[in-house]
Amino acid sequence: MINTTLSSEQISAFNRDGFLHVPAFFTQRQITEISTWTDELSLAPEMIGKDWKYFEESALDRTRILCRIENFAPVHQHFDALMRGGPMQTAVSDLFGEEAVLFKDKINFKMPGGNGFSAHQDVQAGWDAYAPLHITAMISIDATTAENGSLEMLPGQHDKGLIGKKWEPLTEVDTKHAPYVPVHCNSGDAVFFDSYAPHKSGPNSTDSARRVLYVTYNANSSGDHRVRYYEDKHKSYPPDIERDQAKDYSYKV
Ligand SMILES: O=C(O)CCC(=O)C(=O)O
Ligand SMILES: [Fe+2]
Repeated sequence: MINTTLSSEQISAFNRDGFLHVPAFFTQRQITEISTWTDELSLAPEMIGKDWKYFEESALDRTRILCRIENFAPVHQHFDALMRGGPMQTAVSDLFGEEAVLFKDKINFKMPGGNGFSAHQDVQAGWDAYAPLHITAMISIDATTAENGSLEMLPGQHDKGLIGKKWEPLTEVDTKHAPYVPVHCNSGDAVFFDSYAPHKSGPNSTDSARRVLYVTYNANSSGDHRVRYYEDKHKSYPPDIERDQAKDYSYKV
């Protein structure tokens, strides 16, 4: 049996819009703990065979800044327990109407001077090779604002299939110039969204990081693909420390 945490109104809103904002999904005490674990990961040196760190160039001073850590469930027991068997998995199971299985674990840091994200559907990155649908739980570790680049969602477009092309940002023509809705979050808020829901975000023009946890699941009936997903991703987009200097690894979507 699945423990239900979301109301039927919340589940209907998710099905209507393709996303759902749940304020105060985690308490301040819990989010302080998650913030500490995030610091543990970000402060640990880059190492082959550990979690995957990705860097970008700051728009402020062109220095190399951390933008993302992925694939940390196997190396961080507390995060693992939180993501497999915790409240995010339960809420996403409510949204699937069946047990959810972890697919992908990621923290986007968006440091001061960190870039935004062009409009896309997450499925444009080829996730449909693993399961027909994914649902991501976004958890705001830091508050998100217009200035540090809150997630912006396009409501009611998640049931139109693949809107644009694989591996290319969505254009205004693809989304028929429909307005994106900024989802500003306090720390501890959650935003659940479907892998077909278009979204984007702006750069961080403030002097503090905008750290956000993304935990993605698929339905159990579609299988457990996390290990295969990361094996495949390692071939095309390995963490910075494992890169072949001669190759181009530009980020697409
Ligand atoms: O962190 C953000 O602002 C958006 C990130 C995103 O959409 C992604 O990583 O797929
Ligand atoms: Fe995305």
